[in-house]
Amino acid sequence: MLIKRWKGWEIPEREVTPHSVYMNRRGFMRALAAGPILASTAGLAACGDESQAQDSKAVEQVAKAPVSDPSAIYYPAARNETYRVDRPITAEEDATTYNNFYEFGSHKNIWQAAQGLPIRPWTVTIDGMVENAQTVDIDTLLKAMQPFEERVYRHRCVEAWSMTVPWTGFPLSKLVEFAKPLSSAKYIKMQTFQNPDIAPGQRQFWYPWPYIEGLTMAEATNDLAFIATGIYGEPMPPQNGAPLRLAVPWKYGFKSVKSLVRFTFTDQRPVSFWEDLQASEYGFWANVNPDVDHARWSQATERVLGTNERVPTLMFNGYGEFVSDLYKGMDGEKLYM
Ligand SMILES: Nc1nc2c(c(=O)[nH]1)N[C@H]1C(S)=C(S)[C@@H](COP(=O)(O)O)O[C@H]1N2
Ligand SMILES: [Mo]
Repeated sequence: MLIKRWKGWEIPEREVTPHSVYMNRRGFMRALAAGPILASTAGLAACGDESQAQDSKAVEQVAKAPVSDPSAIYYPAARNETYRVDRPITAEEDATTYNNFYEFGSHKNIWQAAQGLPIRPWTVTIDGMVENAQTVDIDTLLKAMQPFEERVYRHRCVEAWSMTVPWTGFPLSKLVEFAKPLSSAKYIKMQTFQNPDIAPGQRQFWYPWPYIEGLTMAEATNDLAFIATGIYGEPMPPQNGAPLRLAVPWKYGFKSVKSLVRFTFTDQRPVSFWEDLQASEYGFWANVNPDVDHARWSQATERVLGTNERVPTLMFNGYGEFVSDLYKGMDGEKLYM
């Protein structure tokens, strides 16, 4: 029965799938996240077919799964209309089933594998050049970051596909304020969780785990730099980087590091995961620029996720008015890789 329903919502005509169907799918994914014991019955309950389920106990547990995320109370958040987009929002089922998350595999179809990421308990360490280094529980941190807001941002992967999604969360500057950095801090280094037992990709020793990214303090405190805790008006699913990930839409997607556990304030420029792997192709700045090709492909256009339409790529991914000043007088830097 489970298998049959699974196939039902994985039909190729994704664009025409009614909202209710994929909302049920999200319920199903949450049920999976609730625990392996429930997995066998979760499909039934999450598909709204509770009358058929004989095991009422399991149904009850599944029904409770969404509220067991204590941050669910913060959704949906009011949209911040400062950042407007000229594109339709990508279908939720596309943005949540086509992902880059190398911790779970070096291909796009990792969303099921990522359901194994336990997002509670979760702690975030703030350290380095700050007044008080501390490790905070995620829910304490999220409470301190209220109110959340929603922002619709474009996302341009360096591989030349793109999407447009409504993130929920808070500006990174709010976290910087919370951290109280010393004036000597020049960069923030951001780090993804490290646990090869749940993230099989991390057993691939040729990658420089954990996934690291960095921003200058000026970039991090620019209002556009956002910490996303949710997407499509709900808490973030694991595959998109729960419980919190960066969203810096003027930079190539790889800068938007997922599932963060640590923010280190430093005066040393961080060497990111991709830069460490292949510095000739992926640099620190990684600002979107259609005129500077990748070593192996053109960056002039991009494929829109869902419709597969080819559209021109924009300078700073269309966010130049907000961020181009950050790079004045930095012409010696490789700003576009
Ligand atoms: N920890 C971690 N963060 C990551 C990645 C990753 O592999 N691991 N991939 C990056 C890349 S290349 C992109 S395009 C975006 C994809 O985000 P999405 O899956 O939410 O679309 O996440 C970025 N953040
Ligand atoms: Mo990417």
